[in-house]
Amino acid sequence: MTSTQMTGGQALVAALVDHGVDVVFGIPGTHNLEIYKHLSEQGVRHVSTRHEQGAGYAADGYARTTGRVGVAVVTSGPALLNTATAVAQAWSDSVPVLVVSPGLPLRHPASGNGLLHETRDQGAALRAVAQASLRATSVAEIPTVVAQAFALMTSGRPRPVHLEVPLDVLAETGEVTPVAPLPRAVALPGEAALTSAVARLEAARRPLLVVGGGARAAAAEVQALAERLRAPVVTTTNGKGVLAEDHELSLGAGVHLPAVRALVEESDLVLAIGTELAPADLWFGPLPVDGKLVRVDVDPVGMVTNASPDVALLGDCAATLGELAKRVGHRSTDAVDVPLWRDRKRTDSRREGAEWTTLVDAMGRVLPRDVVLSTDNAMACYYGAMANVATHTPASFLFPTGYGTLGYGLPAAIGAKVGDPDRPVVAMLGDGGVMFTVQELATAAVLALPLPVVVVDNGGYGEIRNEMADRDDPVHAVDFPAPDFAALGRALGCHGVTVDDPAAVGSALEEALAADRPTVIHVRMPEGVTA
Ligand SMILES: Cc1ncc(C[n+]2csc(CCOP(=O)(O)OP(=O)(O)O)c2C)c(N)n1
Repeated sequence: MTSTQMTGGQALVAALVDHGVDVVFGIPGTHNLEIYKHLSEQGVRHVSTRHEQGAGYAADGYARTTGRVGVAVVTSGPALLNTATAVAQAWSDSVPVLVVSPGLPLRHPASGNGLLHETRDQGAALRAVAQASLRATSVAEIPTVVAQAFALMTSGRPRPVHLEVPLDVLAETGEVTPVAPLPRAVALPGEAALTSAVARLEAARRPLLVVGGGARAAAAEVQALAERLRAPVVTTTNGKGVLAEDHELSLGAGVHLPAVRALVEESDLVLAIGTELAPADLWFGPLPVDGKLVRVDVDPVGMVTNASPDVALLGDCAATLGELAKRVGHRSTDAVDVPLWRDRKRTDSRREGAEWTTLVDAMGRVLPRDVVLSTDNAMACYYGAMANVATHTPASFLFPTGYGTLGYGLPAAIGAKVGDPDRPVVAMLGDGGVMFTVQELATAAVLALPLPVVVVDNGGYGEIRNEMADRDDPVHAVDFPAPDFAALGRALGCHGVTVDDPAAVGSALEEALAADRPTVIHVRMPEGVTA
């Protein structure tokens, strides 16, 4: 490859472009101007968010739905630390997010000198929440470090990475030789493990597939294997939609529900694919998988987390399932009575979501089949929508599963919509959670995204209110009079409507999906408003 004289900022942007980056989310500042200059010059689209945490979540929503790396460009110190929660969220849900920032100059005094945005060790702060924090120490090194960052994010288990370039290196000029993106390594399990798994799958009379977010890129293979085995498929929250939820073998999402536990007990083999079997999904304790667990995972560490497999298929989910589907014979009849278990699970999920079923049923009736529902850590989302609204494609239900951070849903929806403007995207948040990133309504308005933002108002922090009451604690710090969310939306450039009957949300949603800009749909829950 030929080398060229470039500034650090120019080299950084050129290396991102070489890795297929054509859009970034972020906020400019004094220290990252040398990056910004070259974004526009090199044709990279920049989406301005109103807070760096929003940029991180948007990059996450973009990455989950497109399957590409989501990139946030921020400035140093406070701006970078503002992304830290989003980076931790991406880490816990295995999402490839790259956060790029300036760093302190190479010869910055060890004890500090009061430089603007000076942070004692911002790399260490990000290292605590990301897979890695990389630092380029010369202009010439930049293409290599970018290639390494992408390799870390895209081979094996996807996870977020921070990359910093010192302020002086951004401005310096040096000789730069491009580094081509590394080929993605596709790991396959060894022959012995595959043979042993095939023998078990063929011998099983009642196999069950439990599918997680790690199988997002393995939808066709999950379906092919389930159909060969005639086995039911249940998913975690992040796996929701990997098998279309109207497929005859789908039981939908919600591994914590009692019916799923009962089915696992009755199954003689559980094939867990790309899932941590994590407490954040299982809620009421581990699944009873002892003695019958075959696990497919690309991460050797994750392979033994929460449950030890009887057969460990260490490899890429799609490639490994492809191998299994090739080798196992066809079963002619269903191994398990799927409609019966679907009914049992539905009874559970409707009981659990009873307070929200009117609302989520009304939503479910009008949501397009290929919708992305981007949600938040609110009861209407995890008790209501997760197991009671069907979605049919991988990464069609965005939820801050592992880290449970409030404020995720709105900016993640923006990222998903930027990633695929033709795809219908709906954001859904609680009245508490939406206030954590509410300023991103302005971002969506500037972009004129036809994005419905459903705000479910139960007068404050409902879940926490319930927990305090359950513990017989004094109930305080949880009840808030909601702002007029429709007016707030209008003030920030959106449409805004108020819905007092949750059953009436459908027509508001249909109108919002066809609108010329975002619409805040403020749903005032009849029972929940206490202040
Ligand atoms: C960033 C962050 N801060 C605090 C919490 C703790 N927390 C969990 S649920 C919740 C209340 C959320 O209220 P709302 O979004 O209105 O949903 P609801 O519980 O009413 O359904 C809080 C404060 C959290 N999950 N994330």
